[in-house]
Amino acid sequence: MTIEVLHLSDIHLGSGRAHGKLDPETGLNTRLLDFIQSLTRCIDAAIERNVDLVLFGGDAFPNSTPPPYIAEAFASQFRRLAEANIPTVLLVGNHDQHAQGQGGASLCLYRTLVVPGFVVGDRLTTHRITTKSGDVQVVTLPWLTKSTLLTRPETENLSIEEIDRLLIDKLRTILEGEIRQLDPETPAILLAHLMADRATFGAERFLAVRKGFNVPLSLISRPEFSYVALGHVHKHQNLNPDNDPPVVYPGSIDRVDFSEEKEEKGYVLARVDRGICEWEFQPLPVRPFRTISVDLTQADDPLAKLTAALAKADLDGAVVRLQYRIHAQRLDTIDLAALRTALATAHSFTVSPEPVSQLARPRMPELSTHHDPIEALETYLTDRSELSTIRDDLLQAARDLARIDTELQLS
Ligand SMILES: [Mn+2]
Repeated sequence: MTIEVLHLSDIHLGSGRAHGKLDPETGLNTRLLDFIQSLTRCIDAAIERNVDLVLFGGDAFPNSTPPPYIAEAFASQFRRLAEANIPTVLLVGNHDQHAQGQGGASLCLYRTLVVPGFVVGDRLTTHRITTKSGDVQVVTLPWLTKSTLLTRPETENLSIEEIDRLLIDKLRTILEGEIRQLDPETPAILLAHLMADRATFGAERFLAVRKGFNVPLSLISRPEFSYVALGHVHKHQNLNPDNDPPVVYPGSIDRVDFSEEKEEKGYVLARVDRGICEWEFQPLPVRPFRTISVDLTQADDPLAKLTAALAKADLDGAVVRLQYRIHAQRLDTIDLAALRTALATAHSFTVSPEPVSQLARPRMPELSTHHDPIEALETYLTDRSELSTIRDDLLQAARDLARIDTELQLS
């Protein structure tokens, strides 16, 4: 019996609003609307395909206390799964945790309300879920912090490396306990929010407030699982190309920031059976991000070169980041009104000039050791090769000045 699973992760609803603008119709930020649209597409797909199970890999919002209108936008999408009788597991990621109370602050409402068919994965435990195509076991492994697994006396006098090793040992023991209790007749899935040690990073590296520890791939890539569904890393990837089992980050559903400019965004559809899984990444049509970098330091007409570069780029509806290097004294040759016209089709843009000052060379520390100004000038001219043709003239002029100065002092 095959269980069809839709696996999505890292929704981060409400993040990246700096890249948006106010939508006059709704009064909402356009990037929030983009994220809601991406989430809507995921839920649409789950309902249209009538999947058996939806797995959310964690990080619902940028933090554990989202404003009510954002929490509501999230809830109104997921309630459609409850209405369609599609069992759903909401895993707790690092952005969903709060220092106060039981784990999963932003998702604990779903636990408290007991939404039919919904499971909140806030602990390392196994859930047996009955779907329309049969039962499936889902082991939930939420984001773990040091304090979840270790007590203070255990970590006393230990180095960070020793604590990490202790954490991994503890995790291995507890996970092993869950694995041994699995029913071998029923397909099993691991749903985990973690940084696996072979993952390549994206924005999550900068977004994580508390630094977590890396989990060795061997610990989670176990044959007892038909599929390992991960969350946390925003770049889609399968950490086990042998697919025995697939160990998959679907990635974030929309671009959180410019570090995700080149990444495809989407979700994963998996057909899970005992000991076997076929899966496929489903890309979402998300808004493009474009970085345009132009070096204007050699340009005769900097503005013309800049607008030509913009005319060549595909800016339509994109979040644009324009960077240019320019000599400081030519900064005001860039007419901002002309730039705004050239960027008119972009969804939003930021302009970052990088002024290059001819005086901005590093100071020469060796100059401070000279007491004779002529020697100091010689050292300086040795460093400035572009002055080599007038080197002798400059030195002669300096000696003349010094002599006049000395003569004046004597007279
Ligand atoms: Mn995360």
